[in-house]
Amino acid sequence: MASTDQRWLPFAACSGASTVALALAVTAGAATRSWSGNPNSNAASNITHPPSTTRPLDHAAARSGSAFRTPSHCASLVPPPAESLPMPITLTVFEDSPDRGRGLARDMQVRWALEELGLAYAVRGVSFATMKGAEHLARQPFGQIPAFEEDGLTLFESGAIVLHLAERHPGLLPADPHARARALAWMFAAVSTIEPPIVEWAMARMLERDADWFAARQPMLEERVRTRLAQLAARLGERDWLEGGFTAADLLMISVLRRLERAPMLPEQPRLVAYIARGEARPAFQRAFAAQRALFEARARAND
Ligand SMILES: N[C@@H](CCC(=O)N[C@@H](CS)C(=O)NCC(=O)O)C(=O)O
Repeated sequence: MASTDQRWLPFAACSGASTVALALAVTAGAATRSWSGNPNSNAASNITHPPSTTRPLDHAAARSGSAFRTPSHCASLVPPPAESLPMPITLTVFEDSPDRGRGLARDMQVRWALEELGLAYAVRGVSFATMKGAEHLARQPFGQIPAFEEDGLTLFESGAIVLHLAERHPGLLPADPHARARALAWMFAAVSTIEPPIVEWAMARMLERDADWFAARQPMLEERVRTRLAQLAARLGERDWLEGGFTAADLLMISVLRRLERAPMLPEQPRLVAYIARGEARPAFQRAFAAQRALFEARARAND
């Protein structure tokens, strides 16, 4: 399967033809589903309505993500009649995620937020080459994922997208103005105070291992992460979440911390290990994780 020009993710096993399918994950009483789309189409607004021979979705299978994985579920992937479909949010993600489906790419936080809020969304997969082209740069000025589109609004930056969703839909931000302001502070802390040292540490390990200075620099990068983790753990204390109940702040913070899943510094902070586990145990997280994983697995099968 060519990976550069086809933005719609392939689910050849399900389409039963040489069409390319648009993956549409729908939650809150709906389901993850896919239907045939035009592979030459460059815009989500060009989604074609499904054929009239529709069958009901298998919600349980779709929610579990198995609808993507098992050809036997394909019959239940056909979406309901066009008139019942809302105008979908479209999320642009890696066509072939380099994390191999571990849910570390930043579309994961947006997927998680959408699942928490019960919002339907469609997925557009892009290759690395496509991400650097003019069409995607118009969505995301740095040629990265994720990008979010809804009703004429195009947004980039995972934190900004999560904030946008949390402000527009109840459930991810406290109603009390002070608690809300503190939750926003934690959202910014996640992406601007906690994430940078983690990314620097991770990028060095990924890209700079052969550099002369790698071994000398690594302890310093680890120490920076260690300091932030200790401060965060101290503030979290015995609480389950950063600000009252679960909020968008926890969603972003846990997403950022998940990058440390293989880091020696994380087990030093058992409160944070437990905090991450609490987030990952949420049904919305699991649906989001299963959806991105299913996409990766479908891609891997198509590449076989
Ligand atoms: N601050 C941005 C970072 C986006 C970002 O780094 N995306 C990565 C994937 S997680 C990407 O697209 N990398 C490919 C590249 O930069 O070429 C956000 O949170 O959305």
